Amino acid sequence: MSDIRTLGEFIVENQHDFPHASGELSSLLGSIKLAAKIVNREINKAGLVDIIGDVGSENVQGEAQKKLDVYANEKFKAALEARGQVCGVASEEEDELVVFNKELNREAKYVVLMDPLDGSSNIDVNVSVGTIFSIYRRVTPVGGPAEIEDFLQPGDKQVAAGYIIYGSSTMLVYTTGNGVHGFTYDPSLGVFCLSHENMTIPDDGQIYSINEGNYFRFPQGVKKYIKFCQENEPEDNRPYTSRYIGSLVADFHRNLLKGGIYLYPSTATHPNGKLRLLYECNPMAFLIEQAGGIASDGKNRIMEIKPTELHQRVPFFVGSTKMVRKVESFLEAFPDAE
Ligand code: P6P
Repeated sequence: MSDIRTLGEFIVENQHDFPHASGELSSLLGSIKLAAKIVNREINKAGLVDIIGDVGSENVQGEAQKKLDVYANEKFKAALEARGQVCGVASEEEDELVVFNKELNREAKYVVLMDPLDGSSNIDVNVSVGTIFSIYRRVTPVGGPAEIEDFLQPGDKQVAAGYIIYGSSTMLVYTTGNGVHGFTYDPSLGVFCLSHENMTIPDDGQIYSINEGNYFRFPQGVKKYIKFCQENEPEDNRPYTSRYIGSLVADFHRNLLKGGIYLYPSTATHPNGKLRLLYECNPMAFLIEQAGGIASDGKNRIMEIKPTELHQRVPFFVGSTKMVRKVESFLEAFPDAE
């Protein structure tokens, strides 16, 4: 037992990473840990109880809300409100930002943006899904309600970000700006145990993750990159491999471990792509940069984009540095007609 380091112990041991927090951020991360355990329990029995399937409503994206989407959203909101470190939340499942109005939340220093259950269309077919979270220090005065300005901050102002992947095992992966660390859940102990300290992504790789069903709607540069992967071999002569799960967290996690690139470009029908800047792209960008990779919209660093809307979308290229730079070079060399 002595060599097991739990997530809770690790957060406390590394509290010096965020000196101004004096425990608040640690407590906030603890509430995310608790909600992750609760959601994990439900996901693991989704096939056994009447909790999969649609609730008949749609979220702001016009996507049918699965029961587990709604369940996860409620559990993460409740856990974040309960400890008094968070004054408000923005969620893929909520049209507007959610202000926590209890007295203890008004003294809170942080806001959280989240996709409570990303890839949820995969739930019914037993494919890995994930929760993505992004944490900022509020910019409006403590004591008042959270304002939209607290949420529309560029990604390089994040104080922490991470995801939970509910897969063959459940893992929580996070950064506070001092590396990326992964913890695997042991349900027999009810704890997340440090399993991947200081995760880094290879600067090149063989795996590209993109929905090639949209090929004819892609920008010319992306089409050229896909053809490049199909007709060339990377430096170590192993052929490129197309791997696309349809769950960002699952594709991202595999590419983080093995090297690779995830691409969700603009298309004719989605001129800004599909993924949301604030609670999908920015947290994943923070993680990948901390792991030695990069995240771009095809030209600009994701974390320097100044947000204008809560649910705004952005084209997203994230992963091994050499692979992302290669796509950017193709997009520059083969621009689409305006
Ligand atoms: P498509 C899930 O809805 C998601 O946001 C990501 O998790 C996933 O990578 C992507 O969309 C899948 O989108 O258009 O390929 O089905």
